[in-house]
Amino acid sequence: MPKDTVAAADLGRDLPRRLMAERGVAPEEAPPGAWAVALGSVLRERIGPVWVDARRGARGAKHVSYLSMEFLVGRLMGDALRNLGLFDEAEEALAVHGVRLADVLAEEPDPALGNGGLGRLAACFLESLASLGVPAFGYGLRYEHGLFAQSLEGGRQVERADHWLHADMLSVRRPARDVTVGFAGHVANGAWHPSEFVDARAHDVPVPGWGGEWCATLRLWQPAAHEPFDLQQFNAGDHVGAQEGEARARALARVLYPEDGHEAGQALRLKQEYLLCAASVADVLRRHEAAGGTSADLPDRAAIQMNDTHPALAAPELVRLLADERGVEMGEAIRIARACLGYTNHTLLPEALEAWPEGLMWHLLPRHMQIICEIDARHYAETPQRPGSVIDHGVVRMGDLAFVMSHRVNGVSALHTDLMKRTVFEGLHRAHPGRIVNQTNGVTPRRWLRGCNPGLAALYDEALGPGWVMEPERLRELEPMLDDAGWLDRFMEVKRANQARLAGACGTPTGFMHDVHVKRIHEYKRQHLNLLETIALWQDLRDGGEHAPRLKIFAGKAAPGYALAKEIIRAINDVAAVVNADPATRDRLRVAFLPDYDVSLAELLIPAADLSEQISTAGKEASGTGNMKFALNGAPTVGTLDGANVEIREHVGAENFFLFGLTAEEAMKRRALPDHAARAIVVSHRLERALDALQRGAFSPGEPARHASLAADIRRSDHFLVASDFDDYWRAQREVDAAFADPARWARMAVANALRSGWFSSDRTIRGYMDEVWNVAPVPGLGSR
Ligand code: 8GP
Repeated sequence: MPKDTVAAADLGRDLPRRLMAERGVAPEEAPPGAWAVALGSVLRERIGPVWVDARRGARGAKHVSYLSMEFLVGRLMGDALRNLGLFDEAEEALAVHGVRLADVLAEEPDPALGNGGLGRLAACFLESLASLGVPAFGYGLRYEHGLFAQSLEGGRQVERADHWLHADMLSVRRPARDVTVGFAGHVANGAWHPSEFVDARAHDVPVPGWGGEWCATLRLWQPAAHEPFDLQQFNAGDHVGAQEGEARARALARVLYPEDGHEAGQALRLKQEYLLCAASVADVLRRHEAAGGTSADLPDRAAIQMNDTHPALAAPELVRLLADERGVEMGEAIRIARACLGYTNHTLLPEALEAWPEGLMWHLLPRHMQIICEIDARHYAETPQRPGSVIDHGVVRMGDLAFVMSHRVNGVSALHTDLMKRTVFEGLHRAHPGRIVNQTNGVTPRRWLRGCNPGLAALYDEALGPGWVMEPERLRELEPMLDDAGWLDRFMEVKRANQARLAGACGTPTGFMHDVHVKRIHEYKRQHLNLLETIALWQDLRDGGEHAPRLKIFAGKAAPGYALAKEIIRAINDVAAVVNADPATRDRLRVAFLPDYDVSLAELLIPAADLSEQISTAGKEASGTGNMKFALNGAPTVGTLDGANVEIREHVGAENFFLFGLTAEEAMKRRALPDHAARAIVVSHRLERALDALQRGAFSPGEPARHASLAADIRRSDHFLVASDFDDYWRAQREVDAAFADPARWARMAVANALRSGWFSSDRTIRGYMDEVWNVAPVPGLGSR
């Protein structure tokens, strides 16, 4: 019997059995949620042997350990089914019972383990590592509620706790891997005696690679009280107080990025970060030593990557474990740690570069502070260039600590890496030339093409066979199709079907250009620039202007404490309400803000997009990965020369990219002019009129001043140069209109984007890290290279 048929027969037999075992219901009475539980159980069973084999096959080989506060993995079961080659079989096995696989998969909640690009990148990396056959662990925290679930009330963002753990379908509890982590206390004779302890409980999520030959592990730590219950206290009558330890420990991983505007919040964040680092580094060393490794050969077997500065405490922790607990001489311990560690920077925004107050650090991590002082002093003595100090003005600068303790530091796009060298790390770069390298981000084509766009994948399969999914640069072989009108039609037919799918799920109208702006809401990403252009477009339509019918789609979350970002969300919704209700324009312009943006919504939106909005102020977006996903799915970009947009434009061709705006260099100069916003507004009647409408309450009739402060911010400070870039953005959008009005031209542009974006695969990125940062190789004979 061919392999596929065996699998189908097995799933057909196992799914109903599991349904009864796990939920006690028969197939004919089972709701999709019960089938999802059964499917999770069958998948764990199928993955188990691959997982065990991968661990055994990797024993003694060099491992990558990727430490990250976020893993924005998205739903896991569909991906696992696809990578294991079981998707069609699962569909058939369920169809026998009249159940749709899509409905079952939709029962899995998106794990609330991430926020934005940095977290999604980590998820793509794990999948690529697994698909390439590289021994790899992701290490993170198992948040109970993650960031937050977003809903809209009166157009305003409302944050609610996200509950997802009840339906965590794939993870496996690994009690043998639990670690106890200490905090606070004192140091005596160079040894740390913590006064508080928390247990980090290991929960492993399997990440099977394409072809099902290899499996990476995402090990998530869930904090629990070291002594969960005080019986004496309970018997003395303090029934609730007796369980306080448990509540305190759980608070550590309740939410991602807890508010840190107050001291308690800061302490909580720092403890979260240390929990992640301490448990993960202990686990790396345990694995190494269990395989017979010594401290000296750790760098030959362990590459530890710090995803931004949040896991920077991994450096002093590793030094502590080597020096204090294994007797390695301090200088040698620092050298070994540095040879293992790498640091990826994901943003140059000053507010994101962590700096912890010294006092807090001394209180919570006294031994680590001693070690950081030691690292700082030695670094100072060894670098005649005197690049500055890790401890400075009463704070520990985590970016500098991560830099000093890493053998490689990387940026995430060519432009970003260049700016790192010239701005935040200028001094350190001069002292350590060659340490900073670039690794332009990528996205996995398994999820972001094959998974989210099955119609397009089928077209590619037909033309190239299924192998393109591991070699997406081969899509360029289809370039002759750019002259094949029939094929272009089929491509655009898929796009329309994806728009219909989106309409079914979100109620968006069809028949409009889908102009999509989805990402975290932030001033530098300039959703308000898009909004002002929307207002101006509406005004122009009312004046009789002719433009391609557009649906402007926005989605994204604003950080709970970021007032202006929340105002932007409200303004978008207010404008949407007025514009969508206008009978004079509603056949040519609509605006939608889709709530609760997450990976699953992105998987629906991106394949349906005609146009990708990547309009950050040049120099501010480190790379972007959404930009890559849109291009790969055939949506040309309207964008600035920022982050990876620069490289996308080079790959897809300048003629297939709608460029506008100041360059990073020009933006810096422009910002130095004290009245840059006023100068731009005075020469742009269109901008003045749009701003004026917003400011005077044209979209908030009951409360005319509602958006006054947003408009005033653009008029007065406008750090992100919305006014300065407005006119050029308007011009680029009119070029979009003209191109869209010619369906044959537009189809060619869309297809050129899709076929030429294969380079932006995270497999290519991972190969770059393997060669230039980690010095690791795949395990021979495994993975789908
Ligand atoms: C993001 C960058 O903003 C984005 O340009 C880049 O593509 C992505 O990282 C992956 O490299 N940065 C973050 O997500 C970030 O800095 N998050 C901090 C809030 C933690």
